[in-house]
Amino acid sequence: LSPLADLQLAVKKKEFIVHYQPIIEMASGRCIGAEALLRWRRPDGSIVRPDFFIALAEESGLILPLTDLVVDTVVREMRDTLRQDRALHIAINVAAQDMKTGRILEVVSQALAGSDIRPEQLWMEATERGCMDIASASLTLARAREMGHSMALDDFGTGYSNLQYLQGLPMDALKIDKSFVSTIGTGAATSAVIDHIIAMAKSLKLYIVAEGVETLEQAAYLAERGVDFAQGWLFSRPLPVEEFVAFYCATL
Ligand code: G
Ligand code: G
Ligand code: MN
Ligand code: NA
Repeated sequence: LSPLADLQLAVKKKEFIVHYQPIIEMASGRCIGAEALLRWRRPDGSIVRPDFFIALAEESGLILPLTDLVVDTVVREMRDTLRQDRALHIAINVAAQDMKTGRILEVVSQALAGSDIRPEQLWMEATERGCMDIASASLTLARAREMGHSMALDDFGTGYSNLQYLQGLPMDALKIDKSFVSTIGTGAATSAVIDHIIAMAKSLKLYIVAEGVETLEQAAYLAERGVDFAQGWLFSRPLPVEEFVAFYCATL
């Protein structure tokens, strides 16, 4: 089987699950939600991370049914918890193609229809790559925010983003990529970049989420500089739904 045929079959057989990585509010130390992360669970039980299939899914268009699957799974798995706890938020990753066409808005509103989950509880993350076409991305972002969703720019710093580009995008938050967080305390020349990213986000009045936080030193550095939220192995790895709900309830 070619990699594409393999992936096609897996999509058809719905061999995918969602893991939830807790997002921590720095000021309170509380978990306020999670990022939904797709996993391919092969019939032999092995788990494949998205780095190995997202590119192929995007090239082949399989990312569309995969996104539908993620949204449906999140709404189904989290329905009761989201209904009971209005402070809980889940962030989903939006592919470039769905940002460009705005299709994600229909997928999400259909999944939420009649579910009793508030749109405010569903956040979306778009990569810089997904916002290259500024005109269409801006339209999708603006419509999503009108619907009540918060929008974050993901993997920030890894693309071509500059201040002018950022100012043109109606956003709520920036997610600092883990490659920058990992430079904290290393003395590497690139470690200054993270301070610039934080300053840029603050001047644009955006919330900041730091990704890939692995050490207490990194967390302290980010908290001192007013970073609002963090996720990473220091707090928790991405978890299966029951484990995430238990983690969430334990920090309430
Ligand atoms: O889960 P992991 O940390 O390996 O994720 C790797 C990358 O795959 C992440 O940067 C994320 O943006 C992407 N990814 C994970 N889940 C999804 C998803 O449901 N849809 C899309 N489009 N990308 C995802
Ligand atoms: O959406 P995005 O592509 O940024 O997804 C975040 C990715 O980072 C996921 O693949 C997740 O498994 C991974 N990740 C989450 N926390 C950590 C961490 O603390 N360290 C490292 N190295 N990777 C992490
Ligand atoms: Mn993400
Ligand atoms: Na990211």
